[in-house]
Amino acid sequence: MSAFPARLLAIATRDEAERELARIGVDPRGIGMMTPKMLTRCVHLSKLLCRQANILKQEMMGLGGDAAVARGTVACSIDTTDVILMGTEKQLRRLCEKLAHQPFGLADLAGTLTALLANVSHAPGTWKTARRDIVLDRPIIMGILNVTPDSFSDGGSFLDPHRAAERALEMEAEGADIIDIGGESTRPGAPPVPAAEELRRILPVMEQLAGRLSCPVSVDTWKGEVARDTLAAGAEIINDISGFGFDPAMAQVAASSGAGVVLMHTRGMPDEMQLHTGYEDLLGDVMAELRRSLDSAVAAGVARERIAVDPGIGFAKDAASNLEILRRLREFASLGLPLLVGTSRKSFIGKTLGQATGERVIGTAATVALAVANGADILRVHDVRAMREAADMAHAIITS
Ligand code: HH2
Repeated sequence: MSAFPARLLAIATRDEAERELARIGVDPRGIGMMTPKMLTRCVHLSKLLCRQANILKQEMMGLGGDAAVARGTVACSIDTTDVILMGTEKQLRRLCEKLAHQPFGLADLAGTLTALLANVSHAPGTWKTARRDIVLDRPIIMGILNVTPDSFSDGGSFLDPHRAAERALEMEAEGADIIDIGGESTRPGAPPVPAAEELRRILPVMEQLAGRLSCPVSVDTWKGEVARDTLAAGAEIINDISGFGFDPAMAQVAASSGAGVVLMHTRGMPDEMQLHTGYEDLLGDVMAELRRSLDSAVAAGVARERIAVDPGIGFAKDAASNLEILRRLREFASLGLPLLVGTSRKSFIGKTLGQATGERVIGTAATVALAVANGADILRVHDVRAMREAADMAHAIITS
């Protein structure tokens, strides 16, 4: 046996770094200084000019890190290159300080990088809705209530408003923190429903629930008119699968109501979205498209603290892409916003496990646990009791 037992430490977060330093008796000042050296970060930057990339490489190497660039960058024989910065949080922060004095737009890049590092280190603590702050100190379960005849999993079960309201109350009792009511199926291939019909399905359920439900209601709609009328009837959150991309009226409704907003990523309407599953760089493309949604929402006057983002599992994505997004979910922390994930009973689980819709509860629980471990704040699910347990268990492990 070696006289020097060595072992690897699993350090992913600031908290874990601080705890390990304290465990070996480092003094508090040392803990403050060394924590940023224990957190290694790789940062991807798109389409930089070669002269920008060359300065980054030089600076990072001078700091003891590095930067990967495409072949041809040093000689400037290509126009642009993507860059992967690699270093500790401390080195990257120092890079930002140095870039602040550099030409070629690098001072701007320093601002972007500083914001990114802050987003990655500090998760948002709350999400504001029209009437309250939802505290994100444990997984938030959003229970699904589809009042449609044709939803892929619960279609036709809750068309009667009394039955629908009972299910909402049952989900709250099972541990749901939000009830998400939808009046239009958005499964692949689903045809759009007129706003009047969507309202005819949703409003009676909201009337039934008035004064009986303590948790907030979100409305799963991409139509401004439906959002406006359901918010007036007491909903607090707009869950828009199009990320404000389908209805130009939506952003204004969101901004003027002060509703919480979920901006989800998709491409094209549900009846054609599965024609758009090709990505050059899956995570890069999804995040860039989500950023565009986010920028347009903020430009319309929606406050950032009201916005949550969602990669849109199953929307314009094939099964392999859904798995990859869940594996790399941590990368969405770059946006610095609450992260919602909706995997419940979806077909990529059926494809992976060879199961029909009604058999996918355990598969869903695995996705929920991993999503929580990878940074999801809000889980949109049908099987509330089971997923409350799966999410709470995962959360207990990551905060142990
Ligand atoms: N998935 C569905 C519907 N709305 N909203 C968000 N934010 N994220 C999602 O992943 C999401 C969503 C599809 O699931 P479901 O509501 O169960 O089915 P249907 O669209 O057939 O009603």
